[in-house]
Amino acid sequence: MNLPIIIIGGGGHAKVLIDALRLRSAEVIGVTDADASRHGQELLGVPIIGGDEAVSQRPAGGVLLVNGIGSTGTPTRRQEVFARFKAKGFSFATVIHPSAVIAPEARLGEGCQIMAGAVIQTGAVIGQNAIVNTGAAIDHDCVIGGHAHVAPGATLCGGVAVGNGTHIGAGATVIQYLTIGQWALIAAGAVVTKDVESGATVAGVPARKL
Ligand code: JB2
Repeated sequence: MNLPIIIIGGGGHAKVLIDALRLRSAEVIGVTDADASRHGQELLGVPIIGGDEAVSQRPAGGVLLVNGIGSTGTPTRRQEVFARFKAKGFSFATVIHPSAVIAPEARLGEGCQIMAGAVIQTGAVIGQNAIVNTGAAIDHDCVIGGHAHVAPGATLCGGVAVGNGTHIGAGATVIQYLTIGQWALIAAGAVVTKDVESGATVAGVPARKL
């Protein structure tokens, strides 16, 4: 992480990322935000330098980006931001909070974000632009798709496959060796005991389709 970093989006998720990046001694030189009323302000002392055009004007090789757009449901906006800047040749830094525990045999995709207290066990694969949020546990051999968000405190037991863009809600539990499809929504606190098809929303204990 030697290049300076610009964070896209200046909300709550971006604040958490700034803290993690500072603990890694990364140089965060600016934040962009779609809300023009915030331009010229600061986020945790980092200047909000403008909208996304402030990044597009720079050479792609001169900075690394961090996707500061989080989600509480389907992460469409986050995926769109990642795709838009990748198409322009920019690269996204992977953010790992120093308190996260990551097995040596785990694999992490570009721009994924592993937040404080998360645990990634051996053989797990985390897709590009995915978030493993505060205190989430990804056990052995899980495969988390690109852009997916495992929200705070969620637990995936061993061998779970999660498709691209799926949201696993806060505190949800998925038992071992299940398959969760793409762009699905697992409600907070759900206990998933069966496979979930792509695009489905499930909630409850045991989780049922809504
Ligand atoms: O295309 C964009 C864009 N779209 C929204 N480009 C840029 N540069 N900024 C964009 N934004 C900005 O992202 C909005 O104007 C807003 O300031 C920010 C999103 O902030 P918010 O606090 O609403 O959400 P968040 O994505 O930071 O956090 C959500 O997801 C996290 C994982 C929250 O719900 C958190 O509670 C959650 N922990």
